[in-house]
Amino acid sequence: HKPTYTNANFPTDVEGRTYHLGTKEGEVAPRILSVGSVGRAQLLSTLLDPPAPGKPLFERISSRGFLTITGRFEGEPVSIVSTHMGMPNMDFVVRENRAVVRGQMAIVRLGTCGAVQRPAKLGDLLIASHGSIGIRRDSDYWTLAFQKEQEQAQLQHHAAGHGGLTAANGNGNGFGNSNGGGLSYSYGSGAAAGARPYMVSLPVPADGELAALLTAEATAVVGPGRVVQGLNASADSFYSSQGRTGSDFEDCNAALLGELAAAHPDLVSLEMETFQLLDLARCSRGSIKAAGMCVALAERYSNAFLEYSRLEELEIAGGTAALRALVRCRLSDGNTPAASMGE
Ligand code: R1P
Ligand code: URA
Repeated sequence: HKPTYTNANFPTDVEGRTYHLGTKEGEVAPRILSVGSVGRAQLLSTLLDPPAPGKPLFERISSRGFLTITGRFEGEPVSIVSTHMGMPNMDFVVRENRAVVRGQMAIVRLGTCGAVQRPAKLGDLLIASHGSIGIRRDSDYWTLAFQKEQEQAQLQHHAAGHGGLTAANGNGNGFGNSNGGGLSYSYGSGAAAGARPYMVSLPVPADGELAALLTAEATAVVGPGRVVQGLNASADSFYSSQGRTGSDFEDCNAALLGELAAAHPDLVSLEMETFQLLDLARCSRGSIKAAGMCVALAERYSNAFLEYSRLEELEIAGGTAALRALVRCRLSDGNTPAASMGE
């Protein structure tokens, strides 16, 4: 049975459930922990206060696979929401939860990420206290470069046929790989001059209070040597726009990671959602406080990847810190929807 949705601008069903997350008012707490996977949401729900006998935690999985678990932590209502991956999914989570919660909200993301540079290292908790920058692949770069390639091929064809014309400028390849080797990330003079393969935004800030609470709680849980504060970068791909190289696609990204690190000495974490969370929180003009923390799963500078057996323990550590920070965060009109907040 498929529900009927009304309002093309912001669809909800007859019960007031949102289109993708499938929750309605009274089912979501103003303090939300957003995590990447359903498994992490279920794991961290074991940290919630034990529900009263006969009153299990509220749990709902939507048709799109978003899981919402609502209960209490240290007596305070909280929801844990699986957000899946990427900025569009974080957009659903922030907007659709905002629509079903009254009053000011606090949202913390606990994710996994790549550690970009020292002092961030494998297994650390990296806190985006300095905010986040967005990295997007700009398809125009390739559109212009492929156009240039075609133009030059035509010129060469004419030159061969009529003897009079020569390729106008340079190396005969729109990507500017004049050294004959792989494509370079930066080049000045090709057809696509002016376009860059990756667009990097200005930083968007995190909520200062929430980031400080996360830092204090994370330090209390894992110790100061394993918590690093800095800037986050969120990319629109796990691969190209995070500087992962390969031979199947022309990504022109071999120098991307190095350039990011050089331009942002405080850049510590690279993942796929924090930027969207902070950007929307900023645009809520105070109705949402937000911050992000990630477990460093990959060390991009050494190529080391965390052993999976260590991940669960780190998710629990990060989740404990995130829940403690969430319930300690001051929310202006402290109102809590009554209905099914795990009681
Ligand atoms: C990619 O593997 C996913 O892992 C990271 C990235 O942001 C992306 O979502 O975070 P999560 O572990 O929270 O999903
Ligand atoms: N998630 C990401 O998005 N990137 C990494 O390197 C690791 C986890």
